[in-house]
Amino acid sequence: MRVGIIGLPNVGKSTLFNALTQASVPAENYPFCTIEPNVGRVAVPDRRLEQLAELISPEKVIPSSIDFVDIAGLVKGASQGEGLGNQFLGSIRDVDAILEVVRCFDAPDVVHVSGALDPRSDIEMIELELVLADLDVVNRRLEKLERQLKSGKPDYVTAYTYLKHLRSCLEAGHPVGPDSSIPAELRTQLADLNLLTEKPLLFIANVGDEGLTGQAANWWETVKQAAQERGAAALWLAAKLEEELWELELPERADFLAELALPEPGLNRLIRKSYELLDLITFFTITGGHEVRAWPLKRGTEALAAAAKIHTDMARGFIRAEVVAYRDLIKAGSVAAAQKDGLMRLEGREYKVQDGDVIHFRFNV
Ligand SMILES: Nc1nc2c(ncn2[C@@H]2O[C@H](COP(=O)(O)OP(=O)(O)O)[C@@H](O)[C@H]2O)c(=O)[nH]1
Ligand SMILES: [Mg+2]
Repeated sequence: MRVGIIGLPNVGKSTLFNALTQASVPAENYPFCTIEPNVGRVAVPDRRLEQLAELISPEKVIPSSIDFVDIAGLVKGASQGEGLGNQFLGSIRDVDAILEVVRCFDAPDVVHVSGALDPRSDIEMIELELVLADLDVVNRRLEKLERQLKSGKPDYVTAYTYLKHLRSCLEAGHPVGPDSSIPAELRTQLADLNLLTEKPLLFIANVGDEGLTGQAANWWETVKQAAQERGAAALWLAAKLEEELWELELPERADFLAELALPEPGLNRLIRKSYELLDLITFFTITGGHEVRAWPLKRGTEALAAAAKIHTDMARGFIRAEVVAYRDLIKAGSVAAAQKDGLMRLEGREYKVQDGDVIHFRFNV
């Protein structure tokens, strides 16, 4: 699962990306790696995993993770090929959700692309580029469908009508949005459209070192308002401070947070929010006494598909899933105790995995 960081130039995208990559380095078992220079795999902070690790004392603790991509090149006219143009748009087509960084910090030495700081107008500028890029995709598909319709195949009529509707929305400047996602019966036909304005979206108001004070507080209200209108999520953080925070050793980090009167790093909120945005839940596995691991899973996934994520053999030879809710396991104190107390359930391949399930897959190949 990939989350793309976009925004106008000089809004703090790379600063945020650097902070995210730093945040992931510490614990030796964390599967952090920089996959490509602009892609970082970041561990998802999860109190439940820590508690399970305290209970089991395994050699290895492996958290769930998300990939973040620093996508450069969005400027006015990107949909018309300005800046990195198509390359930029191609990179966002590949991601599953979008974080849009909006500049809400005042810094005379950091040039603002359009001269003055104005979050509302920045948001509108980006939205327009994304809408135009989608309009282009929809128009090209409509042309193709028109040719196919002439061949007399009735299969294409529904897709054609649906896309014409999308086109009129986009032409009026409206993003497709999360509500008008592609109808189930058209999914395979239109799967490759990958519309940018249909992807889940989270606005990040990047405020200065002073946090939500003065003008930044007003800008944050503007961003929140824009997010609400768009059906998107929003959060604020200070990217530059976060970058400095994660450069510190653990004890100093705690002092720094206390000084800022923050209960936890802003990045933790951001990572969790991104996880929600991707509609992911977490299940856990305990392998003997030596490994406790958190796995990301699309909400609503069945046990068989969850097993396949771990190993194809587990799915091929699936017998059943032994499931205990994480809370029950912690309460019982051990796997054996949970079994004795009847807290362990046997579930079949169609069982819909729940957030916080601790699962042992029985399989035979
Ligand atoms: N004062 C201040 N400067 C920031 C903040 N965030 C980023 N910057 C600076 O703005 C400049 C551009 O940031 P960068 O992350 O490279 O922006 P990008 O073009 O969106 O990737 C850099 O010099 C950063 O140090 C902030 O919160 N406060
Ligand atoms: Mg950058």
